[in-house]
Amino acid sequence: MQIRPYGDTANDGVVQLSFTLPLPLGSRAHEAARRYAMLMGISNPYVAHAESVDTSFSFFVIYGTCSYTLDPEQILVDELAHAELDFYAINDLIEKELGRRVTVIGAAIESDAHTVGIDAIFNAKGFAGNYGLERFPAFRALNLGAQISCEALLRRASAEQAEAILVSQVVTQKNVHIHNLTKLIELAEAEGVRDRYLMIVGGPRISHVFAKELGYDAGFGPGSTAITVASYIAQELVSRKG
Ligand code: B12
Repeated sequence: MQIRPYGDTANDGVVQLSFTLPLPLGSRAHEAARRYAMLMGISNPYVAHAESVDTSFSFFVIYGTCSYTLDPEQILVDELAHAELDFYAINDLIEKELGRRVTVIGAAIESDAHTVGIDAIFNAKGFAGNYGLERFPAFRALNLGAQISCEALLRRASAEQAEAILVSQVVTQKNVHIHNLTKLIELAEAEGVRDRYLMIVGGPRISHVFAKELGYDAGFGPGSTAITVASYIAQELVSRKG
């Protein structure tokens, strides 16, 4: 089965995309945006919105038709296979199967100062109708905050006898997240402690497949909630015990 995006009618290939060009807003910038969209394989591009970002930059929203098709059956994905449990089932599973509180430690590492994502997963009050990890009796949840160096995070994880390390990376400019995430894994390997922890990463540009590529056990992207992460940690620790 070949698919294309859906705009006005099924499989018409109609898409909307946005980008910024280093040109002042005007007729030349409009035409440059249209031509650039054509170079990207968009036919009949229409500038639906144009706005000046600064004296020498313009932002465009383009509407047009894309002819490429793909067969979704040919795509193999590495998805987390764990069931989503509820708050009570997670606490029960840990209590019955592990018989101890599980210490989890989290931080936004290195230069990243964004705390809202890691807080959404940790804070007792939670996010999107789910309690955060701090609210689960089965977890001892330590949120170190932002701009924590990889060295400091590993030191604290060891001192607290953590079983899972949860890292947040929001800034992806110039692939800084890849550099930071790789550094943490390499440091853990160099210290011989990589297998001591479930290593988990989350952020707006993170997927499970990408996290695995970087050497993590699991990755969580936009819209993640504590319940999904807690379900994974509980079931994964139980299966590793087995
Ligand atoms: C608030 C904010 C800030 C605040 C942060 C305050 C704070 N205490 O967090 C301040 C003003 C400090 C800031 C600074 C900067 N920011 Co800023 N910021 C934002 C903003 C508006 C919201 C981010 C946010 O809070 N999202 C809400 C949370 C809930 O979503 P989330 O982080 O995606 O988290 C969810 C998932 O990703 C996942 N998740 C996240 N972490 C984790 C971790 C684990 C373990 C798990 C399981 C899941 C998980 O679960 C969360 C809940 O679902 C975004 C734009 C936007 N609208 O997203 C820009 C944005 C992230 N910032 C950006 C930039 C560029 C910067 C600066 C570099 C700007 C500058 N030139 O100074 C600096 C960097 C500072 C630094 N050293 O990191 C860019 C990043 C672009 C990129 N691709 O890299 C964005 C996208 C804005 C943009 N469009 O340009 N920023």
